[in-house]
Amino acid sequence: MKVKMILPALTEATSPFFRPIKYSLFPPLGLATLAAHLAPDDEIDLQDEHVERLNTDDEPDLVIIQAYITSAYRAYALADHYRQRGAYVCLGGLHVTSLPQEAALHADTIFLGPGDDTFPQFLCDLRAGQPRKSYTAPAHRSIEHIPPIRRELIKRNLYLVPNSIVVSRGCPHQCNFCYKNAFFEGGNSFYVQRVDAALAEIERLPGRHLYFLDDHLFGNARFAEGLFEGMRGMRRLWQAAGTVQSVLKPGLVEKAAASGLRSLFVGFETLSPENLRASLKYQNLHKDYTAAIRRLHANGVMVNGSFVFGMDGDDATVFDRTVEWAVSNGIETATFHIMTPYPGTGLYQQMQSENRLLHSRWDLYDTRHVVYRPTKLTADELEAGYWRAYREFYAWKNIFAGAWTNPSWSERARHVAYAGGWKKFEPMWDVLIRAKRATNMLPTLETVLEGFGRHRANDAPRVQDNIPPNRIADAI
Ligand code: B12
Repeated sequence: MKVKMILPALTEATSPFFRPIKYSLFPPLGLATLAAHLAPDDEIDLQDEHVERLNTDDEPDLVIIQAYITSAYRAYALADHYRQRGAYVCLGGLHVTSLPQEAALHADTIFLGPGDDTFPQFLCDLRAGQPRKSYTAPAHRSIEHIPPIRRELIKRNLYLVPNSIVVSRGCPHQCNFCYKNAFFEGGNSFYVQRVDAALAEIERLPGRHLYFLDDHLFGNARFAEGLFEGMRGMRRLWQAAGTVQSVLKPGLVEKAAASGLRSLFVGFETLSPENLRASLKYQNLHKDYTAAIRRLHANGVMVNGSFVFGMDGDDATVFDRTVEWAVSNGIETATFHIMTPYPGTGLYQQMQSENRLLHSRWDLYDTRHVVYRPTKLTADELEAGYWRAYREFYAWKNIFAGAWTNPSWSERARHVAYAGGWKKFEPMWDVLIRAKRATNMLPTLETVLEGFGRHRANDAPRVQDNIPPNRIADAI
């Protein structure tokens, strides 16, 4: 069978203002995971529109398209195109699960939820000549026995971070703005791979650097501990995402750092307890954010803080307050978002019932545009404040102010190199990306990450002593 797999790009990717660095970070892991269920003699062409021009003149038998909210319209246009050419077209992914009726108009078969169980079932049915119109992930899902990801289909040189990996699905928490509840509805919503299988997947990745894209790598402490134990001695340098709560848990971060964790994406989201309560992010409530950051730094782990603007408790002061807080706590990198109600989430239902949604132009649901009516801000104030927060956080004066929260000169230099490196040298990364040499940047990244861990590890006892033990205890 000739199979075409496509990760369509959002509209922005074809615009002259397109920022290649953002979309050339990670390869299409979901599609490469699904490809493992195809037969060895199937001819597979996997294309990621973020990094290459699609060849749409081909004539595949089967087309597999993944749709995110921002790329949904593009996904539908591609699906229509291939159906006209006589191919059998499948649509799946987060947006298809949120709005199956919308997606069904453009596909022969749609998939709701993770495809790890349903895609192999569909392939059997297709080969037997009886494919169904729709497949929904079963209530009891598992990734314990998935075959190895077909990584040879990924064009590694086109990505800044080719070694992305996912060893779990979902998350144990229930925040009302997250896509997770809709996607995992009607079954287990957090499950992990076997530790030995995850370690084997890591072994298959060349080089040293890894990026875990799991929603919450620390969500199952037993699994995480087993994984970190197994990774000790592999000489890996890795980045991941985790919660404030898991950082404050004694022992876990230490094990992660000893196995090579060098930077963690932490969802602080908001400094307001009222906002946390409203968004059901109870796991952050009454947690000492500062203690979490110091604990990460003490273990040689840089912090990428994630913040959401526009929650109902936010007024016009939220932007400057958040940036000031992030800088004064020495956070190395920050990701800001405008609150975005994804269809299928509790937040979306709330906005709909309060008649606050401005439109359904999905390509603008990209966390950079305001798509609902905020309460204590105008939409313009919210968008302007969001962009200002980015400008301010990455202004040289603030990069230096953040760096100076570190005790030693070498750490300050490293903070400046990492934070400045991301934003200030973007044009240089863009040249590398356009020359299709994105991976050439990896050795530089590895050097910075390695140095950060080595230095902080030596300092760890001294810095850790500075954290009042009661504050850690309070926070747990
Ligand atoms: C890596 C990543 C990116 C990367 C690239 C994406 C890529 N290469 O795949 C980058 C940095 C470019 C990115 C950008 C953005 N992202 Co992003 N990203 C992720 C992240 C962290 C991991 C994706 C991943 O690899 N998952 C692991 C694989 C195994 O899962 P999967 O891709 O979902 O695939 C499975 C299923 O979906 C299903 N499936 C998928 N497609 C199909 C098709 C068929 C036919 C079948 C059968 C099954 C199937 O089966 C797969 C196996 O189980 C997710 C969070 C997450 N944990 O998923 C957010 C996430 C997907 N991103 C999100 C968003 C909002 C964005 C941005 C709009 C953010 C922004 N402000 O810029 C942009 C725009 C993206 C776009 N192009 O439209 C949201 C999407 C919400 C939604 N409802 O669509 C997520 C869920 C984050 C979140 N918590 O809100 N992102």
